[in-house]
Amino acid sequence: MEWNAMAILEELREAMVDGQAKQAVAKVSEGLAEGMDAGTLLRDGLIAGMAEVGQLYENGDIFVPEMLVGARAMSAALEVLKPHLVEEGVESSGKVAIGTTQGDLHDIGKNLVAMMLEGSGFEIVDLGVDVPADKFIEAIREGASVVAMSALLTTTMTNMQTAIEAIKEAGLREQVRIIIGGAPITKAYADEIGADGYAEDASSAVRLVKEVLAA
Ligand code: B1M
Repeated sequence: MEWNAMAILEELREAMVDGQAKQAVAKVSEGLAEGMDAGTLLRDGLIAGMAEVGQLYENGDIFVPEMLVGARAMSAALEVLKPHLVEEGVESSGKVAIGTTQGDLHDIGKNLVAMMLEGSGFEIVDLGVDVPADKFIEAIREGASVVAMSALLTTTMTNMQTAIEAIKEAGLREQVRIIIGGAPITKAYADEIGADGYAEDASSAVRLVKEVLAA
C-alpha cells in the first residue's frame, strides 16, 4: 500500500479514537479522492479505529462519553462511504426487517448491515434500536420475509431468543427467516436459539440473506 494511503488509514483510526467527526469525514473523502477502495477505508480505518476504542474502554483508559463521540465520528464517516459501498440500481430481491435487540442501543454494525443489504437490492425496514419482539412481529405481518437481529451486549443477546419465541407464539415462524449477528454472537448460539443463520460481518450478512431465501 502506498505511503499516503497508509497515512490516511492511520489518521482515520486516530479520528475514531479522538472522536473527531469532521476529521473522520475529511479523511474518508480524501481517501476516496485518492482512489482508495471504500472497503479498505471501512475495514482498515473505521472498523479498526472502533476496535481500538473498544479496547481502550475495556482497559479503563476511556469512558462511555469518549466511546459515544467515537461512534458519532464513525456514523458521520459511514454516511460519506455509503454510496460507495452500495451497488446502485438493483431490483428489490426481498424485504428485510432489521433491528438491534431489546435493551441494546448499539446501532453502527446494524446500520452497516442494512446499508450493504440495501445496496444488494433488498428492501430494508429499519426498526432501529431497543426493538421489542412485537415490533419484529408487526414487520413480519407487514411482509418482511427476513428478520435480522443485532446485539452487542451479552446481556441483550438473550432477547433474540425471546423475540424468536414470541414470533413462534404468534404463529409466524414458518413464514420468516430469522438471522442474527453482532460481536458476542456465534453460529452455536444461533443454532441454540433456533435462528436460521448467523453472519459475522456485513458482507457475510448479504450472502446469508441470499442463502436463507434460496433454502
Ligand atoms: Co458499548 N459496549 N456499551 N457503546 N461499545 C461494547 C459492545 C463493549 C464490547 C465494549 C467493551 O467493553 N470492550 C461492551 C459490551 C460488553 C459485553 O456485553 N460483553 C459495551 C458496553 C459494556 C456498553 C455499555 C453497557 C457501557 C455503559 O453504559 N456502562 C453501554 C450499553 C448501552 C446499551 O446498549 N444499552 C454501551 C454504550 C455504548 C455507546 C452508546 C457509547 C456506543 C454505541 C453508539 C452507537 O452504536 N450508536 C458504544 C460503542 C461505540 C461500543 C464499541 C466501542 C463499538 C461498537 C461498534 O460500533 N463497533 C464496542 C466495543 C467493540 O465492539 N470493540 C462496545 C463497530 C461495528 C462496525 O461493529 O457492531 O460488531 P459491530 O458490527 C459488525 C458485526 O458484529 C456484524 O456486522 C457488523 C459489521 O461488520 N453485525 C451483524 C452486527 N450486527 C449484525 C446483525 C446481523 C449480522 C451481522 O444480522 C444478521
